[in-house]
Amino acid sequence: MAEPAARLWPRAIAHADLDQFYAAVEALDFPELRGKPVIVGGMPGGRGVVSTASYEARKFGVHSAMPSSQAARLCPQAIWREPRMERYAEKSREVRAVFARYTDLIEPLSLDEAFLDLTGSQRLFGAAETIARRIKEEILEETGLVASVGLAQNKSLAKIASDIRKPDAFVVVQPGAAEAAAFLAPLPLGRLWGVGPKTEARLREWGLRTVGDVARWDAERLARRLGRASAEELQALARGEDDRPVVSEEAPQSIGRENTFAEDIHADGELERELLAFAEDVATRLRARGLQAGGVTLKVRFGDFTTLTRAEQFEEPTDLAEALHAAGVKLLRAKVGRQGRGVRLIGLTATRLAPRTEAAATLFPDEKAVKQRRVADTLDRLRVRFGDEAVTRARLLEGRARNTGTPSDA
Ligand code: TTP
Ligand code: MG
Repeated sequence: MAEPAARLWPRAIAHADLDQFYAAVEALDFPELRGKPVIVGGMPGGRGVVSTASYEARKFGVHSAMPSSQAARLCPQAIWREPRMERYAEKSREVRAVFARYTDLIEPLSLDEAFLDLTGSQRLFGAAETIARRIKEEILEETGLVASVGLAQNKSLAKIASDIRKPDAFVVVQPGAAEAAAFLAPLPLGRLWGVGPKTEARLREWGLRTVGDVARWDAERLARRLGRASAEELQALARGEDDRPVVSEEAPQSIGRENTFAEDIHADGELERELLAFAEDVATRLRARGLQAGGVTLKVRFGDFTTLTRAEQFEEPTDLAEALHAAGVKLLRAKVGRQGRGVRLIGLTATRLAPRTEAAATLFPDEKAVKQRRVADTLDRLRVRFGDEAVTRARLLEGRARNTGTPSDA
């Protein structure tokens, strides 16, 4: 276990982008187009624009969003095709089916482009590089399309990596601040995700040429010129720092867990410990999906099968086990009215889910929450390395030893 675990990445994000997507599908379906300058878009007679061009046509200067009339002048020998969106959507679904084999954390950006969070996948399928490589190969084998794939410790780096050596690229930025910096430093500023031509032009005026130049520039000086928030954001990106989560399109409505006991439970402490295990599990799943809960629902079934649910909303959305547990315990104590009855089933569900906001992730108002988040992040990393069981059990043993029923202060 120790050896393979050492190779697992603390965070592994892949970005996949199909090469010359619409044109590639046309060439797949009509082999006579292969190797030819193909332009997919509105026909040049009208006022249409180019959707995409094959690499052969791009040599003539043709690119996406260019007026078709101009493209026809640049590349008179081009073969023109009207877009067939249904077909592209179908191929897109085939590609996504390959992704879905390896992770359920898939964030599509368009039909031909997606982020994949492979962090947790490593436990099942091995190191992130192996998984990303396999995804690229299976896309080609099963769909006939070529994907360029970037793998890195975060979204921003992965996106740059997939793009930098297109076509048919497989670029890995090894985890670590030094690796990220070395990868980014020589790149032109326009490569940074979020730096458009306007910003780039301003930065060039100040003598900044490469991403490395921005990373090294005096922070105060940059803050005076761009405003503090933008300057900090830009320098973080230039250093390769980016903790935005991969957010799957079909975010679940709720995430919960429940358990039916072999024998009815009477002791409060035991029920509250059970809720702690659920809170840990639910919070881990929230964080893995980049979600926060706006509320929590407690479900209790008594020995006589009467069932009730009680709900509570949070003032601030959360993805921390402590908050979920505290809310569950509060509901159990104050809102259930057990009157000595034994409990047959108990469940805890996080509700009102929404993508985690950066503000909530970084600007915790109080020290305790900061500490809880640090613990949660550590637990997430340990789970990646050693599996849920090891970590969960340790937490619960701790609660059990003290037997207080409020291990949230741990
Ligand atoms: P892209 O991934 O930007 O382009 P691409 O896949 O054709 O080429 P590359 O190898 O550089 O990735 O966009 C994916 C598809 O989206 C593209 O095939 C056509 C469509 N598209 C438009 O219709 N209009 C546009 O302006 C762009 C940029 C893309
Ligand atoms: Mg593409």
